[in-house]
Amino acid sequence: MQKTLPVVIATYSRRMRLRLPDGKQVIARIKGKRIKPVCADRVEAERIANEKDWLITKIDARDNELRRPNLRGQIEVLAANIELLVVVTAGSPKPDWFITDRYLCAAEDMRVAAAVVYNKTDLEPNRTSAQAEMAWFSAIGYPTVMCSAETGDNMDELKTLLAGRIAIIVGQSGVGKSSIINNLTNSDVLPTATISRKSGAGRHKTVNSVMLQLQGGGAVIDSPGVRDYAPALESAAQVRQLYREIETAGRECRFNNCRHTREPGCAVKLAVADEQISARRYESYKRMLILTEQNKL
Ligand SMILES: Nc1nc2c(ncn2[C@@H]2O[C@H](COP(=O)(O)OP(=O)(O)OP(=O)(O)O)[C@@H](O)[C@H]2O)c(=O)[nH]1
Ligand SMILES: [Mg+2]
Ligand SMILES: [Zn+2]
Repeated sequence: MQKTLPVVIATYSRRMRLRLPDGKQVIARIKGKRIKPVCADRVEAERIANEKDWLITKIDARDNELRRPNLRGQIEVLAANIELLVVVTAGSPKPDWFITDRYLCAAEDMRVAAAVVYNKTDLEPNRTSAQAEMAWFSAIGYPTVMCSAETGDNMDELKTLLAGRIAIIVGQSGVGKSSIINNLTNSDVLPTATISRKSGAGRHKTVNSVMLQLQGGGAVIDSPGVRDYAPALESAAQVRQLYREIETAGRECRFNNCRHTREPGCAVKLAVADEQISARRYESYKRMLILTEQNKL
């Protein structure tokens, strides 16, 4: 049996908060510059003699990593050992469904389950366009929840979805990720932001990743919001696999290396024309294809 190790539950640059196997929380420093623990990492740690702080000496093997480029464009690991990736959108700031798609690609790439949440339903009695987008995600097998962290509407549904798993909440800045977690944990431990009136964009309230335990099992990681997101992919072939409905339909294409753009006998283009595949998701696929090919030039 695997022995229980301390788990990283918050990261502040070179200091971490750890949850020890007995449930106690301690602050830990890191031994050396080479190890970079992230939220949900299982680590080996020891108490520093004559001090309150602990020292992380080793990171246990990771099940997976969620990577993303930081503000300087370097790829960094945001969290590890994730069991569910929850992409949050909302009516405000204006939804960017392409960001949602790209996070779903990241989840596919990590072979981790993913779900899509549309928050702030209280702001829009009439939200047919969001409903239509959510229906497409649901049709291709991603669980979806439309909720309001403010009024609590449908938050039980989200709770059920998260139960018993380690989930990370991602999405644009200001969509309400921290508010959702505060609601789920019945607390206001996470700071939340007001949306800047000028740009309509969030102000990047959350700067550290923090993991909170859920009542009845499971944990949820809050992450800093993004203005944009794209997973670093290797090849066009990989992009084809990460849009799951395109991957499935693509098995019927005439050429098995079909890129689904201009090739004859393309089952994907046919499915888009038949409205079996979302035209918006197909557009998103093509953008991701171009992005990946440009990065490889
Ligand atoms: N009306 C309404 N406002 C909400 C809801 N959820 C969050 N908000 C508001 O939206 C703003 C941003 O919420 P946050 O929880 O800070 O958003 P975030 O996604 O964590 O933002 P970052 O940490 O910057 O990534 C705050 O003013 C919240 O009060 C909701 O369901 N309805
Ligand atoms: Mg936040
Ligand atoms: Zn094709």
